Amino acid sequence: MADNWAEGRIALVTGATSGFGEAMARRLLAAGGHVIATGRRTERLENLAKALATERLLTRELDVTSEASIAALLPSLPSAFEAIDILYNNAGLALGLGKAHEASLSDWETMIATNVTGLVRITRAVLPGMVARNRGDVLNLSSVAASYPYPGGNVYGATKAFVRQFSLNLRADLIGTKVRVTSIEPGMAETEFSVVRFAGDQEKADNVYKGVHAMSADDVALVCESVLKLPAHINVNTLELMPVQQAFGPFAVDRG
Ligand code: NDP
Ligand code: 8X3
Repeated sequence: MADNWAEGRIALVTGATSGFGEAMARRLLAAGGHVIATGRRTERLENLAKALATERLLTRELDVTSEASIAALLPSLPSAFEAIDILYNNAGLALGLGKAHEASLSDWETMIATNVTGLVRITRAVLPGMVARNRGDVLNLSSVAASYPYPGGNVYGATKAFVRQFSLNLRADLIGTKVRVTSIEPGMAETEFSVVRFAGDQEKADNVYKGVHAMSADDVALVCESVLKLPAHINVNTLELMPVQQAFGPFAVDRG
């Protein structure tokens, strides 16, 4: 029998044109939910809409680095999609893996604008409705990079640490409401993430996952689905996940 756990729920998914966002949108729709799928690449959104062919999917162009783009989103929603009760705050990126003293400042600024400012603005726009309706789930895509530093992770890891702490602080503010917040913290998952990080260099991106059974986008969506399906009185604050073939290294020591 079909598990229609998302029936009657309306989800806003940022970054639904690939990877985790697209996989989550597909899962939500398969479970009977309404989904507003967003991203900058409108052709991808159109293809998704054509492939899934359901009135429960609405697509909207959205650039989370643009205040105007975010401001235009909610007023543009038809009534059947207005009462958002799942916010899948996923749009994000890593750019480069250079050392801090060599990395591109412009890449740093783009990561902050997308992963931090964009996520904060979307949250601020959607949260009042959730609180007014006294229902909702906010899933913020952080990363293992929030907790574990690695060479070249500099600003990317710092943006994800922001997402984690912002999520926990939202919990502090939302006490007394039924709105839940979770910081999702995946490790290695094979999506377009590394292609973006390495500026389109597919070979470099492929090498990241070589010989590793990395998580897929749908693996991460499966875990997120399990969080959303929990009884309403349980809040998962942070959820860290990795492929079995990924773990931790030793501290670096300079023996001079
Ligand atoms: P993808 O590159 O496959 O997807 C990223 C998504 O973010 C795309 O849909 C892209 O859409 C969207 N996006 C990027 N910039 C913007 C923007 N300015 N405005 C709107 N949308 C934007 O990567 P993943 O699916 O892997 O990544 C999703 C999230 O998960 C990110 O926040 C990432 O940091 C995080 N993450 C990824 C991990 C991994 O190993 N893959 C592990 C841990 C966390 P478009 O370009 O069309 O706008
Ligand atoms: C993506 C995972 O380890 O490349 O957030 O930073 S990692």
